[in-house]
Amino acid sequence: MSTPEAVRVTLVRGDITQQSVDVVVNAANSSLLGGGGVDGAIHRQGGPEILAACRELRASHYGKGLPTGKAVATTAGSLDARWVVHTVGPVWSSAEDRSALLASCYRESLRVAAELGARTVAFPAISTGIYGWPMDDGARIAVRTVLAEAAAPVEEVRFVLFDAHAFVEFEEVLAAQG
Ligand code: AR6
Repeated sequence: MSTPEAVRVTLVRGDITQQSVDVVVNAANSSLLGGGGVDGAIHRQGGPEILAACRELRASHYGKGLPTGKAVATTAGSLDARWVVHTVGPVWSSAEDRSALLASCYRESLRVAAELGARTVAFPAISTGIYGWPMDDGARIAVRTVLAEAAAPVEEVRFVLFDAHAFVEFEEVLAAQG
């Protein structure tokens, strides 16, 4: 499948909580109740409304938590965004290929974003921090999946990379595949 021309894939180096977009994707965990990395930054910057919405999800549809590879939306609280889409990446394993679950995070997040009517979506490099996924492979799965799956009404998918290493890996993959 090829990307419709209208969807731009862009790379920026920075903090995902500082982006002005419709959707900020959170690299969450199944509990939906916060953590470190991107998750910690989103709850810190977005304020208590996001956690309250996550608690409601746990009390209703997601009593057992959000399964790995799935995505769900909440308010974005005080972030400069309309929604946070929380997704749960797989923990890296050298013994087991969990790539399909990582691809599912990008696909499901884009599906939820499109259902909401989002035009701009910011993704972090899911699973490449605390969950230990190698950056080169994480970048390959991220870019490939987004190029295949992003569609209207989404117009821009922005990867927000925290450090120079991540940025270079994404740049190389995008140049090769984009
Ligand atoms: N903006 C953009 N990227 C960031 C930011 C930020 N503010 N902070 C970190 N990164 P991680 P995971 C990068 O650990 O691996 C949490 O505790 C980081 O350098 O946030 O999916 C959750 O609750 C890395 O490249 O997510 C889960 O328990 C990438 O974002 C667990 O961590 C993802 O790192 C999820 O681990």
